[in-house]
Amino acid sequence: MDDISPLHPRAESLRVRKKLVNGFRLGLVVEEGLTAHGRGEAFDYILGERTTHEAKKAIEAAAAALLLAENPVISVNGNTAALVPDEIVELSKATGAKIEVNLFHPSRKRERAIADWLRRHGAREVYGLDPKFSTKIQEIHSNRRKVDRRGIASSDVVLVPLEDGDRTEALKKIGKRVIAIDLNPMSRTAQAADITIVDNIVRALPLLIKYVHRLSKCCRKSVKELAQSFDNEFNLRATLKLIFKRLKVQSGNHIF
Ligand code: PTJ
Repeated sequence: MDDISPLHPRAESLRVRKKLVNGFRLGLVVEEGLTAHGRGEAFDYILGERTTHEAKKAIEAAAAALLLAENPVISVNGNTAALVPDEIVELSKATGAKIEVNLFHPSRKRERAIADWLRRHGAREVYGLDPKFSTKIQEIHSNRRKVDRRGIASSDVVLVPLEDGDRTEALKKIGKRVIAIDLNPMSRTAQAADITIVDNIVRALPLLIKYVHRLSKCCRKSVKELAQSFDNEFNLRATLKLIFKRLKVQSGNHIF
Protein backbone atom coordinates (compact mmCIF):
# COMPACT_ATOMS: atom_id res chain seq x y z
CA MET A 1 0.00 0.00 0.00
CA ASP A 2 1.84 3.07 -1.23
CA ASP A 3 -0.76 5.78 -1.65
CA ILE A 4 -2.64 6.72 1.46
CA SER A 5 -5.93 8.36 0.60
CA PRO A 6 -6.48 11.55 2.63
CA LEU A 7 -10.07 10.35 2.94
CA HIS A 8 -9.05 7.27 4.89
CA PRO A 9 -10.24 7.75 8.48
CA ARG A 10 -6.84 6.71 9.80
CA ALA A 11 -4.74 8.46 7.13
CA GLU A 12 -2.47 10.30 9.59
CA SER A 13 -1.73 7.18 11.60
CA LEU A 14 -0.97 5.28 8.37
CA ARG A 15 1.36 8.05 7.20
CA VAL A 16 3.31 7.89 10.47
CA ARG A 17 3.57 4.09 10.19
CA LYS A 18 4.90 4.49 6.69
CA LYS A 19 7.62 6.85 7.87
CA LEU A 20 8.69 4.28 10.42
CA VAL A 21 8.69 1.42 7.91
CA ASN A 22 10.69 3.61 5.54
CA GLY A 23 13.14 4.23 8.41
CA PHE A 24 13.37 0.48 8.94
CA ARG A 25 14.13 -0.11 5.26
CA LEU A 26 16.80 2.60 5.35
CA GLY A 27 18.47 0.88 8.30
CA LEU A 28 17.63 3.57 10.85
CA VAL A 29 15.00 1.70 12.84
CA VAL A 30 15.52 -1.65 14.54
CA GLU A 31 12.82 -4.39 14.41
CA GLU A 32 11.95 -3.73 18.06
CA GLY A 33 11.28 -0.12 17.10
CA LEU A 34 8.25 -1.25 15.10
CA THR A 35 6.72 -2.98 18.10
CA ALA A 36 7.60 -0.03 20.36
CA HIS A 37 5.65 2.18 17.98
CA GLY A 38 2.64 -0.12 18.33
CA ARG A 39 2.70 0.35 22.09
CA GLY A 40 2.82 4.11 21.59
CA GLU A 41 -0.08 3.97 19.10
CA ALA A 42 -2.24 2.13 21.62
CA PHE A 43 -1.74 4.84 24.24
CA ASP A 44 -2.25 7.54 21.62
CA TYR A 45 -5.56 5.95 20.63
CA ILE A 46 -6.74 5.89 24.24
CA LEU A 47 -5.70 9.53 24.68
CA GLY A 48 -7.74 10.53 21.63
CA GLU A 49 -4.80 11.09 19.23
CA ARG A 50 -4.51 14.74 20.19
CA THR A 51 -2.21 16.90 22.25
CA THR A 52 -3.89 17.19 25.63
CA HIS A 53 -3.90 20.26 27.86
CA GLU A 54 -1.47 18.41 30.17
CA ALA A 55 0.89 17.65 27.29
CA LYS A 56 0.84 21.33 26.27
CA LYS A 57 1.81 22.31 29.82
CA ALA A 58 4.71 19.85 29.75
CA ILE A 59 5.80 21.08 26.31
CA GLU A 60 5.85 24.66 27.57
CA ALA A 61 7.94 23.66 30.61
CA ALA A 62 10.28 21.68 28.34
CA ALA A 63 10.75 24.68 26.06
CA ALA A 64 11.61 26.80 29.10
CA ALA A 65 14.07 24.19 30.45
CA LEU A 66 15.82 23.90 27.07
CA LEU A 67 16.16 27.67 26.76
CA LEU A 68 17.59 27.98 30.27
CA ALA A 69 20.06 25.10 29.84
CA GLU A 70 23.77 25.67 29.42
CA ASN A 71 24.53 22.50 27.53
CA PRO A 72 21.28 20.94 26.34
CA VAL A 73 21.36 17.70 24.34
CA ILE A 74 18.76 15.95 22.21
CA SER A 75 19.29 12.20 22.39
CA VAL A 76 18.25 10.51 19.15
CA ASN A 77 17.37 6.85 18.60
CA GLY A 78 16.20 5.02 15.48
CA ASN A 79 12.47 5.74 15.83
CA THR A 80 12.99 9.43 16.56
CA ALA A 81 15.30 9.84 13.57
CA ALA A 82 12.80 8.17 11.25
CA LEU A 83 9.74 10.08 12.48
CA VAL A 84 10.94 13.64 13.04
CA PRO A 85 14.36 14.35 11.45
CA ASP A 86 13.51 17.91 10.30
CA GLU A 87 12.06 18.81 13.68
CA ILE A 88 15.09 17.47 15.57
CA VAL A 89 17.34 19.71 13.48
CA GLU A 90 15.04 22.71 13.84
CA LEU A 91 14.78 22.27 17.61
CA SER A 92 18.54 21.99 17.85
CA LYS A 93 18.99 25.23 15.92
CA ALA A 94 16.34 27.07 17.95
CA THR A 95 17.77 26.07 21.35
CA GLY A 96 21.46 25.46 20.63
CA ALA A 97 20.97 21.86 21.81
CA LYS A 98 23.47 19.31 20.53
CA ILE A 99 22.22 16.26 18.69
CA GLU A 100 23.62 12.95 19.95
CA VAL A 101 22.87 9.51 18.56
CA ASN A 102 22.31 7.11 21.46
CA LEU A 103 20.99 3.62 20.78
CA PHE A 104 19.58 0.91 22.98
CA HIS A 105 20.27 -1.81 20.41
CA PRO A 106 23.96 -1.36 19.59
CA SER A 107 25.07 -1.04 15.95
CA ARG A 108 27.87 1.07 14.49
CA LYS A 109 26.25 0.78 11.07
CA ARG A 110 22.92 2.14 12.32
CA GLU A 111 24.64 4.95 14.27
CA ARG A 112 26.31 6.07 11.06
CA ALA A 113 23.11 5.72 9.02
CA ILE A 114 21.20 7.86 11.55
CA ALA A 115 23.92 10.52 11.63
CA ASP A 116 24.04 10.68 7.80
CA TRP A 117 20.25 10.89 7.68
CA LEU A 118 20.21 13.79 10.18
CA ARG A 119 22.97 15.58 8.25
CA ARG A 120 20.92 15.18 5.09
CA HIS A 121 18.13 16.94 6.98
CA GLY A 122 20.38 19.86 7.85
CA ALA A 123 22.19 18.85 11.06
CA ARG A 124 25.61 20.51 11.22
CA GLU A 125 27.14 18.26 13.84
CA VAL A 126 25.99 14.93 15.19
CA TYR A 127 27.61 13.63 18.39
CA GLY A 128 27.93 10.13 19.77
CA LEU A 129 29.91 8.53 16.94
CA ASP A 130 33.53 9.48 17.41
CA PRO A 131 35.25 6.86 19.65
CA LYS A 132 37.81 9.55 20.61
CA PHE A 133 35.12 11.31 22.67
CA SER A 134 33.31 8.24 23.88
CA THR A 135 32.85 7.64 27.59
CA LYS A 136 30.58 5.52 29.78
CA ILE A 137 27.96 6.39 32.37
CA GLN A 138 28.44 3.46 34.77
CA GLU A 139 25.00 3.92 36.33
CA ILE A 140 23.35 2.91 33.04
CA HIS A 141 23.04 -0.85 32.51
CA SER A 142 22.49 -0.96 28.75
CA ASN A 143 24.23 0.12 25.59
CA ARG A 144 22.86 3.59 26.28
CA ARG A 145 25.69 4.00 28.79
CA LYS A 146 28.03 4.84 25.89
CA VAL A 147 27.86 8.63 25.57
CA ASP A 148 29.81 11.51 24.08
CA ARG A 149 32.01 13.54 26.44
CA ARG A 150 31.05 16.73 24.58
CA GLY A 151 27.35 15.80 24.61
CA ILE A 152 25.28 13.84 27.10
CA ALA A 153 28.22 13.32 29.51
CA SER A 154 28.66 17.06 30.07
CA SER A 155 25.05 18.13 29.54
CA ASP A 156 22.78 19.72 32.12
CA VAL A 157 19.49 19.05 30.30
CA VAL A 158 18.78 16.00 28.13
CA LEU A 159 15.75 15.43 25.93
CA VAL A 160 15.08 11.69 25.70
CA PRO A 161 12.28 10.82 23.27
CA LEU A 162 10.83 7.29 23.10
CA GLU A 163 13.04 6.00 25.82
CA ASP A 164 13.32 2.53 27.34
CA GLY A 165 13.85 1.50 30.94
CA ASP A 166 16.48 2.63 33.34
CA ARG A 167 18.37 5.45 31.66
CA THR A 168 16.24 8.31 32.94
CA GLU A 169 16.69 7.17 36.55
CA ALA A 170 20.44 6.90 36.00
CA LEU A 171 20.70 10.30 34.31
CA LYS A 172 18.81 11.85 37.20
CA LYS A 173 21.12 10.15 39.70
CA ILE A 174 24.11 11.89 38.12
CA GLY A 175 22.41 15.28 38.24
CA LYS A 176 20.92 15.76 34.78
CA ARG A 177 17.54 17.36 34.18
CA VAL A 178 15.58 14.98 31.98
CA ILE A 179 12.78 15.78 29.55
CA ALA A 180 11.00 12.68 28.23
CA ILE A 181 8.55 12.26 25.38
CA ASP A 182 6.58 9.10 26.00
CA LEU A 183 2.97 8.21 25.22
CA ASN A 184 2.92 5.80 28.15
CA PRO A 185 2.42 7.88 31.31
CA MET A 186 3.09 4.79 33.47
CA SER A 187 6.50 3.91 32.05
CA ARG A 188 9.52 4.14 34.33
CA THR A 189 10.92 6.85 32.08
CA ALA A 190 7.71 8.90 32.28
CA GLN A 191 7.63 8.53 36.06
CA ALA A 192 11.31 9.32 36.62
CA ALA A 193 11.73 12.32 34.29
CA ASP A 194 11.60 15.94 35.46
CA ILE A 195 9.30 16.85 32.60
CA THR A 196 7.29 14.18 30.76
CA ILE A 197 5.51 15.05 27.55
CA VAL A 198 2.79 12.42 27.12
CA ASP A 199 2.14 12.97 23.44
CA ASN A 200 3.02 11.51 20.08
CA ILE A 201 6.44 12.78 19.08
CA VAL A 202 5.10 13.73 15.63
CA ARG A 203 2.78 16.28 17.27
CA ALA A 204 4.93 17.17 20.29
CA LEU A 205 8.08 18.31 18.49
CA PRO A 206 6.48 20.90 16.16
CA LEU A 207 4.70 22.36 19.18
CA LEU A 208 7.88 22.33 21.25
CA ILE A 209 9.63 24.32 18.51
CA LYS A 210 6.73 26.81 18.45
CA TYR A 211 6.91 27.30 22.24
CA VAL A 212 10.69 27.72 22.09
CA HIS A 213 10.29 30.54 19.56
CA ARG A 214 7.54 32.12 21.65
CA LEU A 215 9.45 31.90 24.94
CA SER A 216 12.69 33.18 23.41
CA LYS A 217 10.94 36.56 23.23
CA CYS A 218 10.05 36.52 26.95
CA CYS A 219 12.23 37.77 29.79
CA ARG A 220 14.44 35.20 31.54
CA LYS A 221 12.59 35.64 34.83
CA SER A 222 9.25 34.49 33.45
CA VAL A 223 10.88 31.61 31.55
CA LYS A 224 12.49 30.54 34.84
CA GLU A 225 9.17 30.76 36.65
CA LEU A 226 7.56 28.56 34.01
CA ALA A 227 10.25 25.91 34.33
CA GLN A 228 10.22 25.96 38.13
CA SER A 229 6.48 25.88 38.62
CA PHE A 230 5.94 22.74 36.55
CA ASP A 231 4.92 19.72 38.66
CA ASN A 232 5.52 16.49 36.73
CA GLU A 233 3.86 14.19 39.24
CA PHE A 234 0.71 16.30 39.27
CA ASN A 235 0.67 16.53 35.48
CA LEU A 236 1.10 12.75 35.05
CA ARG A 237 -1.70 12.09 37.53
CA ALA A 238 -3.95 14.46 35.57
CA THR A 239 -3.11 12.54 32.36
CA LEU A 240 -3.98 9.22 34.00
CA LYS A 241 -7.26 10.69 35.23
CA LEU A 242 -7.99 11.76 31.66
CA ILE A 243 -7.40 8.20 30.41
CA PHE A 244 -9.63 6.87 33.16
CA LYS A 245 -12.37 9.38 32.26
CA ARG A 246 -12.22 8.48 28.57
CA LEU A 247 -12.47 4.75 29.32
CA LYS A 248 -15.32 5.40 31.68
CA VAL A 249 -17.26 7.36 29.06
CA GLN A 250 -16.49 4.76 26.37
CA SER A 251 -17.74 1.98 28.63
CA GLY A 252 -20.98 3.84 29.33
CA ASN A 253 -19.79 4.58 32.88
CA HIS A 254 -19.74 0.86 33.67
CA ILE A 255 -16.10 0.50 34.73
CA PHE A 256 -16.91 0.14 38.42
O1 PTJ B 1 16.85 2.76 18.17
P1 PTJ B 1 17.12 2.12 19.50
O2 PTJ B 1 18.04 0.93 19.40
O3 PTJ B 1 17.63 3.10 20.51
O4 PTJ B 1 15.72 1.56 20.07
C1 PTJ B 1 14.60 2.40 20.16
C2 PTJ B 1 13.43 1.70 20.88
C3 PTJ B 1 12.21 2.60 20.76
C4 PTJ B 1 13.16 0.36 20.19
C5 PTJ B 1 13.84 1.45 22.35
O5 PTJ B 1 14.12 2.68 22.96
C6 PTJ B 1 12.75 0.71 23.11
O6 PTJ B 1 12.71 -0.51 23.18
O7 PTJ B 1 11.84 1.49 23.71
P2 PTJ B 1 10.59 0.93 24.56
O8 PTJ B 1 11.04 0.31 25.84
O9 PTJ B 1 9.68 0.15 23.70
O10 PTJ B 1 9.90 2.30 24.95
C7 PTJ B 1 9.50 3.23 24.00
C8 PTJ B 1 8.40 4.12 24.61
O11 PTJ B 1 8.06 5.09 23.63
C9 PTJ B 1 7.10 3.35 24.95
O12 PTJ B 1 6.66 3.72 26.24
C10 PTJ B 1 6.09 3.80 23.89
O13 PTJ B 1 4.80 3.93 24.43
C11 PTJ B 1 6.64 5.17 23.51
N1 PTJ B 1 6.37 5.55 22.12
C12 PTJ B 1 6.39 4.77 21.00
N2 PTJ B 1 6.12 5.47 19.90
C13 PTJ B 1 5.93 6.76 20.31
C14 PTJ B 1 6.09 6.81 21.73
N3 PTJ B 1 5.98 7.96 22.44
C15 PTJ B 1 5.72 9.08 21.74
N4 PTJ B 1 5.56 9.11 20.39
C16 PTJ B 1 5.65 7.98 19.64
N5 PTJ B 1 5.47 8.02 18.31
